[in-house]
Amino acid sequence: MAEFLVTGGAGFIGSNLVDALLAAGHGVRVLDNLSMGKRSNLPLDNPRLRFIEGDVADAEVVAQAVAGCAGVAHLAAVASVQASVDDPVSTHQSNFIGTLNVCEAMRQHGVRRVVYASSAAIYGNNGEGVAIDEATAKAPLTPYASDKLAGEHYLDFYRRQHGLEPAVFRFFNIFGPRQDPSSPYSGVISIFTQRAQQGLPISVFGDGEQTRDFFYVGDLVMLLMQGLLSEQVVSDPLNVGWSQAVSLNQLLAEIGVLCGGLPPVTHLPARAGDIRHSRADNARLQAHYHMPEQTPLREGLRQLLGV
Ligand code: NAD
Ligand code: UD2
Repeated sequence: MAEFLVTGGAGFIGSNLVDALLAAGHGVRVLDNLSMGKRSNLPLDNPRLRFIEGDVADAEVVAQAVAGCAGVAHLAAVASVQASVDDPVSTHQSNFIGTLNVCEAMRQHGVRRVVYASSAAIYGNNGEGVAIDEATAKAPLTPYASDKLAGEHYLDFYRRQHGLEPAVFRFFNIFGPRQDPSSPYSGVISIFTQRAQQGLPISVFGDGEQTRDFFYVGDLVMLLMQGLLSEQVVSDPLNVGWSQAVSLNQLLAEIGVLCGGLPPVTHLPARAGDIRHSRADNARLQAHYHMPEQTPLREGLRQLLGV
């Protein structure tokens, strides 16, 4: 039985991937420091799951976790961009040193395949208003984005020098069950759905006509599985989005339908630096991966709301 390591596996995306790997009959090790992740996101009673509480910034812990595994999904990171702005030094440990430790541990132990969670944040505000392709100029505007882009470059170095097989995905806006809504910078869908269910007022920053390319976590997990399991992977980074623009106003209308109405919606000034339109060109992803059938926004929201 192949055993895979999922760093950050107790978090939102990671725990959804863990469920899929276990359901497919694989063994899974999770390395997570529980800074954001939760034990309750994991089926700890499954004998094919091993949970290691530890930090990806600790090279020794990472080396032990990597040894003998068939491949790594490296998802551990401080996912909050704002946290990286507030504390670049400490988030760099998780978001960059963690990636370097994973590369080095894989080299030491002869593990080749790694799936890496990069981000649309590496494009900054470039490509605004058009479908953003992978060749779009990189403009990391925050420590978070700089660390993600540096991680991509290091993975490419380890590929050329040491034969690693990275599958690099640049996620656009991922949503679904277990996304944490607790910070004002959490994903907008997690915030809006939680507030709608609790009847709390919703704040829209700007006129609500800004658009995002929302991607359901269950669909993402199918791609991550292919990245881990397929015979060969393209080493070039690939955007993960549907190339569809959904405005916040459309999103709120959908949530309203599913919740039987909305609490009061207030419009506040747009967030400084907020990108107006963010949409992926996914032609390369389509060319290299078997695309899952798209979970429609309404269905994804239904799963999230449990209705
Ligand atoms: P998340 O916060 O739910 O998951 C990240 C997990 O990593 C958490 O469980 C956290 O406890 C763990 N972690 C953080 N620092 C760690 C460390 N030093 N050592 C060990 N574990 C650590 O966030 P998520 O949305 O599931 O994000 C998963 C990955 O996808 C991250 O790398 C994130 O940057 C990336 N990403 C997410 C999105 C999105 O829309 N959610 C978009 C782009 C990229
Ligand atoms: C996403 C990522 C961010 C970074 C960025 C790169 C998430 C959670 N954030 O930011 O990490 O990669 O892309 O482009 O994935 N909004 C409201 N009300 C709220 C919360 C948000 O109106 O209560 C707005 C917000 O101003 C923005 C939109 O909703 O216009 C989406 O916000 P977001 O934080 O979910 O995601 P985004 O695309 O700004």
